[in-house]
Amino acid sequence: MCYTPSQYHLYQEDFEIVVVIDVLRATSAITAALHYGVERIIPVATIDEAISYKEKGYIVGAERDGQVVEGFDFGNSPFVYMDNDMSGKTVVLTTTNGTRAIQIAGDRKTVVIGCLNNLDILCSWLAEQHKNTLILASGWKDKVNLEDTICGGAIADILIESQKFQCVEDSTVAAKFMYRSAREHLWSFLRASSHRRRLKKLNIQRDVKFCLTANTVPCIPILRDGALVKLVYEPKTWLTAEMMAQ
Ligand code: 3SL
Repeated sequence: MCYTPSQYHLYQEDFEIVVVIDVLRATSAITAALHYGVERIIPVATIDEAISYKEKGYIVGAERDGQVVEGFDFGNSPFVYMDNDMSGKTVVLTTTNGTRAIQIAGDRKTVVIGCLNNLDILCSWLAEQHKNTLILASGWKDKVNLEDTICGGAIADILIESQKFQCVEDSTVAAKFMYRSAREHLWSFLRASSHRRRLKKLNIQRDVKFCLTANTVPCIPILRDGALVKLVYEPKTWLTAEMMAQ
């Protein structure tokens, strides 16, 4: 597991799949958006790119430091996509950390999006692929964060327990143990997280609660030709966090 995009170059070995995580809130919002009908999300790293798409008539969301960027109609609240009908639409999105991480990982053959909301279905799919997999956390401005580490640890824990995967990095072992000590009381554990405190000031508790709840959105976004789309997937076997906890 790679804890921040700035460390990504250290992990560029023979990984065939990269799972990008930004639990609060980019990858949770992307997963919800595709599940609730958005057809494609084009992730862009900079505000300038977002502006140029807006000028071409695209629907564009832009967030920086947790807030909607001036001149844009929305940011990355998952509820924007659930409460408004955006069925069949293409949305362009830029966020502080998440969309940057997705772009950085874009050099890999397969990039999928992970969050707590899609934990079990994502793990089932990863186990069926059975390929070398890197979990890339978006972190916060190249610093480690708790929520992405715990989500990465949950994915690692489930995959390792499936006995199809081995863990080669100490970062993954550490994330796994962090997840194990947090899983019974995730919400109170994450109360301490710096980003949750940051978001608290913005009064978006509803978003935070949604993003910290596991297995509410059975959708796996996958990057194809520069855009995220919903992967068509019916699990053959479900790997679940509950199963692994026994
Ligand atoms: O960092 C990101 O990409 C964002 O998701 C941050 S926030 O949740 O909107 O603050």
